[in-house]
Amino acid sequence: MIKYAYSGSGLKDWEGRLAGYDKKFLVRLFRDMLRIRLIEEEIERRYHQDQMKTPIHLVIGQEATSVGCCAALLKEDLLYSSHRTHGNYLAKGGDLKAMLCEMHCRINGCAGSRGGSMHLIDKSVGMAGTSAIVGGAMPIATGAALAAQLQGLDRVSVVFIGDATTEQGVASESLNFAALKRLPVIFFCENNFYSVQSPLATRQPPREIYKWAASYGIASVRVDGTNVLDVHEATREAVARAREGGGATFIEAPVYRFRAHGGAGDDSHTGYRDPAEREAWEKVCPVETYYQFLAKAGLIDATQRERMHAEIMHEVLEAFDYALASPNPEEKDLYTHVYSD
Ligand SMILES: Cc1ncc(C[n+]2csc(CCOP(=O)(O)OP(=O)(O)O)c2C)c(N)n1
Repeated sequence: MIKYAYSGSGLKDWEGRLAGYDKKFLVRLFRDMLRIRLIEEEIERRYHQDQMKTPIHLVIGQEATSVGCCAALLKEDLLYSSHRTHGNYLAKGGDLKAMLCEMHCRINGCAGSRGGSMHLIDKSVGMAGTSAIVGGAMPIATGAALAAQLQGLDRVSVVFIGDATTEQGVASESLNFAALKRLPVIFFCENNFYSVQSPLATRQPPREIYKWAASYGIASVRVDGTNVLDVHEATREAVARAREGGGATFIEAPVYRFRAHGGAGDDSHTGYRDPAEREAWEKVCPVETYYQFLAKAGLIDATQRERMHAEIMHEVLEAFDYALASPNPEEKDLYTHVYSD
């Protein structure tokens, strides 16, 4: 039985709305989503080889949220995230080689081999950090927004959270404080309906998450999380609000993860969700539907797509080779960054 059906209208509303958009930008959004998809698929393909010394939480199916959102941010804007980090890190411009080194526990990983997949960071592009504690990054992003406000910096903080984060105490505290201080922060909630294997209906009373957030006195919207253009516009509005001193925004984006909560492959067969539900969402795959949309608008064709695919795979395979050839951490560095008095 399908518990959580797709309720968006796809890209239909967008036919005829592209006038203000640069064509290269529209194609770039597709390339960025495809790149994340291909990287995730390669990680998944290799995961069983046990060379990656890290748990993984794939974002296959959730590419449009990271890409649409990050395309509205400047490099200086800060992005925080949770355990499901790959798409956020890559869309914000994080270095792929440093990410794969981190996942292979190599010394030149972006967190010096100490973090793994759930602790990706690249300060050079504003990928400010992630927390594996559900809700952990929300008050940190809120604090970073307060710092920007106090220092008079034109800088927005964005934090990606899952639906389960809205059940954490810090979520309420962060929304309250952001509303009180009119902070330049965006809370981006990817609502994929499940917390590990617990459906939303067993965790929260019937309600719409974005309305719950609005009750704190901040702007709050819901957008189609499979539609990169909807996500982009909502984020652009939120960014403009933050920069103009209008305060925080909560964005709820319903999406679906096509794979298990963690690890490779799907886990629908374990019974917590119906495979038919995943199959229905796969029909509105963010990468594929956007490709069809661009192709119909004459902005891309199959040959260009194939070329793009080949270029990306070249980059991905090279980055894996680089990671596998990188040095392991050394015993002498074991206590570096460890504090003890
Ligand atoms: C404070 C805390 N409680 C429990 C966990 C275990 N845990 C890890 S991920 C996860 C589910 C999070 O769901 P959601 O925030 O909706 O994100 P999603 O995994 O669906 O992307 C849980 C319960 C944790 N990491 N931290």
